[in-house]
Parts: sequence; C-alpha cells; structure tokens
Amino acid sequence: MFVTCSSTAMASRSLVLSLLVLMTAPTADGQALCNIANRLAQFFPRAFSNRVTTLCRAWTSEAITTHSFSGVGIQSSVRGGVGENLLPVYSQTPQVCRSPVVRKEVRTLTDAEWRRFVNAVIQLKRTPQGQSNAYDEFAIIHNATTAPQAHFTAMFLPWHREYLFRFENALRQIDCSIAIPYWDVTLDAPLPEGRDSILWTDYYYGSSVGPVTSGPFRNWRIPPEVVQWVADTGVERGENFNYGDILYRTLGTQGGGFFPNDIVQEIFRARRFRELTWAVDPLLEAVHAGPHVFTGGHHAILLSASFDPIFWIYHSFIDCLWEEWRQNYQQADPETDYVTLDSELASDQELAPYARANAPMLPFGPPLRNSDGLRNIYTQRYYRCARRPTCSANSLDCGSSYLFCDTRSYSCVSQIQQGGNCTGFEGNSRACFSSVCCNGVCSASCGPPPREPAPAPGTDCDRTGCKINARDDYNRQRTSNNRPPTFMDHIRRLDNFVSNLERRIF
Ligand SMILES: [Cu+2]
Repeated sequence: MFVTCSSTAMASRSLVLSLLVLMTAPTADGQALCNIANRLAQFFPRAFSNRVTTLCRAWTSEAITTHSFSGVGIQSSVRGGVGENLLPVYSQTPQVCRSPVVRKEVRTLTDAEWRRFVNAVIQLKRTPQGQSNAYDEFAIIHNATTAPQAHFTAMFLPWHREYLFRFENALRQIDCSIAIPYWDVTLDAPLPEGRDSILWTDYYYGSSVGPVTSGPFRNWRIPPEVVQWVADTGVERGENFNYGDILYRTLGTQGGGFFPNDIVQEIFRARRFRELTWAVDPLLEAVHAGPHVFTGGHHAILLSASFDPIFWIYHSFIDCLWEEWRQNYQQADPETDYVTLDSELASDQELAPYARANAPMLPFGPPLRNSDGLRNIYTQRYYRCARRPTCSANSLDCGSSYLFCDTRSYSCVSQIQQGGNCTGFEGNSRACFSSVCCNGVCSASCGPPPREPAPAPGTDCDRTGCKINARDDYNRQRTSNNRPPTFMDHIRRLDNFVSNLERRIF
C-alpha cells in the first residue's frame, strides 16, 4: 500500500525520504512518519524533520526487539513471581481515605506536603513484600514483557494512568492525604541549563549526576537483577551502563532538555484519541522520552525508569497533560473514543492484540481491560490535576516560592539554584533562589565586576588555560548572551535530543 504525504511544505525531498522509509518499514510506520513529518515540517528545520523520521524508524525497531519474550528481558512473570503481590492489593483506594485528592505541580506543594510524599515513598521502599519490597514490586513491572501494551501502542496513556493510580493508592495506604505531585517540565525548559533548576537540589530530587548520594532518595537501592538487566542493555547498545546498585543519573549529558510549552500546544492540536497514539502520530510519546533521556541513568532506560522516584512525578505530568487534553480538546466521548484498527493500535503488529480495547490490561487484568483505562472515574472520583502554574501582568504569583514569573513572556519558570546560569534573567529579582542574578550567575550578592572575566560555568580550567566541555559548547550554541530563548532555541534543544535518541533510545 502506498502512503501519501500531502503537505506542500514537505516537498520532494521528504517524498524521497518517505519512499526510502517505505522501502524498509511496514506501511503503518510509513504513515506515522508522514504524519509527524507533516506536522513538524511547518516550523522545524529540514535536518530536524529528517531526524524525527530516523528516530521513528529506530524507535519502532526498538519496540520490536524489546518486547520480545526471549533474549535480554524480564525473567519474572508477575504471576507467581516478582510483582505478583501488589496487583490486587493496590487496585482500590483505601476505604478510609477521602477522595478526590489533587495532584499539584511539585514546586507548589507545601513543605509538609512534599515531606509527606517523600516519606511515604521511602516507607514503601522499606516495606517488605514478596521477595523484595513494595516499591520495587511496582517498579519491576514497567517493562515490555510484563506490560507489552504500555509503550508504542494506543495504551501508553491509559496504561500509565492505571499504573500511577495503583502506586498512589499504595502511598495512600501509608498516608491518605497523598497525591502524586506532577513535574511540569515546561517550567524548566526556559532555563539556560536545566540542571540548574531548583529541583536538582537536596530539598527536591537530590544528586543529578552519578550515583544519587544526596537528597531524599540518596543511596536508593537498585535490586541485583535490575543492575544486571541494565548492564546487559548497555552491552546490547554498545554502551557502558554499569551504574552499580545505587540509583544513578546523568542529567544533561544526553538529550536536548525539557520540552517547552509550544510543544505541549502542538500536542493539543489533536482532536481524537487516535491522534495521540504512536502508530498514528508518535509526537507525544517521543516528546515524553526527552526528559527521560535528559535526566539519564536509570530513568533513561525503559526497564529501570520507575526505579527512580522522579519517574512517578514526571509521569504524573504526562497524565495531567492527557487530562487537560481530554477536558479541553478531545472532540468525542473520552470513555469510548479509542482505536479500532490494529494498524493504529500499534506500529508493530505483534503488539496490536495486546492493545485492543477488550484485551486484559496486563499485568493488572483480567478482570481489568484496556478500555477501563479510559474511564472518567479516575479523575472524577479519585484524583484531579491542579491547573499548571501561570502568571500574568495582573498576577505575578506562580503559586510557589520556588517559581517566578518571567515578565518577558508572562509565564512561570523554575527558580535557579545558587551558582546556576541565569543568563537572560538578570532583570528579574526572583529568578535566583536565595540569591541574585549577576553577570549570568546566581550569586549571593552583586559585588563589583571581577577583574578578570570568570570562566563560564562548565568550563574546565587549569593553569594552562580553559578547555570547553561538550555541554558548555552546547549551551553556547543554544543561547547567545542576554536574550530570552526563542522558539528556535527550543527547537535546537529538541534537535539535540533527537540526535541523541537515535543512538540511545528510552
Ligand atoms: Cu513507561
């Protein structure tokens, strides 16, 4: 079957490209590629569209290999193995808890709320369950064998909704008041360097590079079998993933960063559920992978991602974005607007049967079916999402002392930690946490200008001179001095993350 690309913006170059793709990929892939390329081509440079196309191919083949039941994969079967215990236990909110709870942006939580969430997560990790602990029992089912429909199929969003719902219920057995906060990464996107966000401090997420040895999740244990799977995945990809048995992150060393709100608006152009699925338009799932890869380490690898507690906070955001879309943009009944064609359920046809509406939602069902994941009951009875932080000329309050209003665009932005790069925010007295933005650096005070120009953050200097590291070089490309990042800056970041994704796919 032939797939046509209609947009004139694509021109003959892309037609040639699509034909090349069609020669090597199944029809469904070709269709998906045409769709995404058409949507992106209007404002993305040629190179980016080409890379997206390559990404789509690479990713699809990854889906095919990772979901395989043989080879490197998950040995436990959930039934009678790791993960079995939690499945019935956490399918309902404890009777004594009042619902709905409100999932809020993580920086808008009060200190007490954040502490209660962290404590409950830690307690889950300390609760023996089966052969391991309650936290690990949850984390281990996030893989292509136990949950074949969870990624690269139409079930991506509903499956993760149920997954988070159960995790939240587990936390609520410890503390009824808890709702999983969400991490709106678009608030970090405008920062010159994502790693300088207030989130990468000991108060919030802790260490951002290397083993996590500070913050609430310090020395977070990764079980031996996962250590092995991660190392094996590295061998498969020709990379070194020997992260050891402590939670590991590599923030900022790969991937282009956090996606901006423009991308969210692009996703919100969809009107029917089928347009949010990988086989029809991979945009949402592909963009969601960006922060996974950017944070790196365990969070960047599918079978270990949920071992990092930031997984739940990040996926809570993806879920809340879906909810925002359901309530404001979906032009059909959200409970019944699903996908019927196998070719649209999954690009890899082997996965399609797992994603059909009536199929059991593995590993949670039967009796739970995939179609149950579309029910309104989740967000009507059990939780809802607070509005994402916004500000305006009339109200500069972003609802948190850790956020500030960027008065150039009247949008909320994460505060920058002391010592962080605040280039472009010099005029904003609230941009830096407990400090002021001087000469592009969040400093204790603005003293007289230094006699010699200080080395740019991230440069490697010794007596013989300064060696510029890759990340610094990358930042130089992205933003020239003292101007707010433009949309094209964001695109360049995305371009970077896609090129990294080609080599290392979440
Ligand atoms: Cu996932």
